[in-house]
Amino acid sequence: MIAEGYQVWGLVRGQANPRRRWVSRRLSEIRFVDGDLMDQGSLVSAIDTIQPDEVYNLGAISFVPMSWQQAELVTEVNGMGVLRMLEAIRMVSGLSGSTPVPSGQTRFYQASSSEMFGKVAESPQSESTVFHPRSPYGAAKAYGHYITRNYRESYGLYGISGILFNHESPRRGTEFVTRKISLAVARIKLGHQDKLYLGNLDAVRDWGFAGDYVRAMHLMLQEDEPVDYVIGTGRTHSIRDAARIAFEHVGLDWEQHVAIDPALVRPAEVETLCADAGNARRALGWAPSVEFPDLMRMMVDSDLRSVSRESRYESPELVAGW
Ligand code: F7E
Repeated sequence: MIAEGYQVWGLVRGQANPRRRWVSRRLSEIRFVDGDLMDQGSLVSAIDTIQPDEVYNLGAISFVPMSWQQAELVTEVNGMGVLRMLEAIRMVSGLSGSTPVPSGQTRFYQASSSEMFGKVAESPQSESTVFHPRSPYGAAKAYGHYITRNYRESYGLYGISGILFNHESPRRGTEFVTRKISLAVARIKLGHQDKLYLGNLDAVRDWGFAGDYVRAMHLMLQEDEPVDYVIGTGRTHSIRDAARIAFEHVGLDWEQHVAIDPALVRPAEVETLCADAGNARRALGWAPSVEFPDLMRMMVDSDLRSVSRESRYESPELVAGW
């Protein structure tokens, strides 16, 4: 976005949020505004201050298991937070539903999730597949999805949802399974760890590279008409495949190092997800550029470099407790 000439603002929650410094060190051009998805007034103030052309709501508690532990909080942030953001844009833009929509209004992107498909009704999943969320996280995301559509239909607000399947990169949090594997592989290879504990090895996901998915989000908001799109690769792999690919990359046998921890199995699992992103391919010209095995190898290489630089780089279990 910065490369395309955008002035980018980040909404920062909380006092002395450490992520602010982390982002500033890497992208000094980004400016910050204080605000919280739990606080309507702060969002109105942020939108009023910036008067943005485009708002990307990627704010959420994104780790699915946490949504069983703190269901109400996750619903507030991931569900009601979307409503508050839409209300802020509606109020500042003066959209009432009964007066004409002003030109040059703020466009809104909502990060919907393939977790909404949950116990899938059909495969692959497209924009018309019915939702059956399997976690409080998925249920809250479904609310965010429908309320975005409702503000579009009620007020003429330019609001869309991208239904994104799992997207990964070396920056992925260490609690998510791909990065948990890549970091463990690096630590095992370099002699800092011996075992990697995982949950359900049979779960199947459609994983893509996060950089490709950010490109898709931007493309969606440039369309003349607001339309929701599914974004994914249409290729699937199991957790077992991910572990095998990562360990093989450093010349190790995954079966010697992976063990099952039943505590990591979810109360209700999303067994398999596979995207039909045909609409995005046709309308936006979007296509993924990284195959999953290469993505896993990219993540392992990155973690080998991090662990070599900082030999005490902690294991995911120590960092997150998962
Ligand atoms: O789990 C299985 C686990 O935590 C993937 C978020 O970005 O994508 C992400 O949600 C699968 C699940 O991602 C472990 O049971 C096995 O079936 O990497 P994950 P997720 O839950 O699919 C969607 C699209 C989002 O919207 C979310 O915000 O892997 N699995 N063993 C494990 N998962 C974890 N985390 N840790 C394990 O040890």
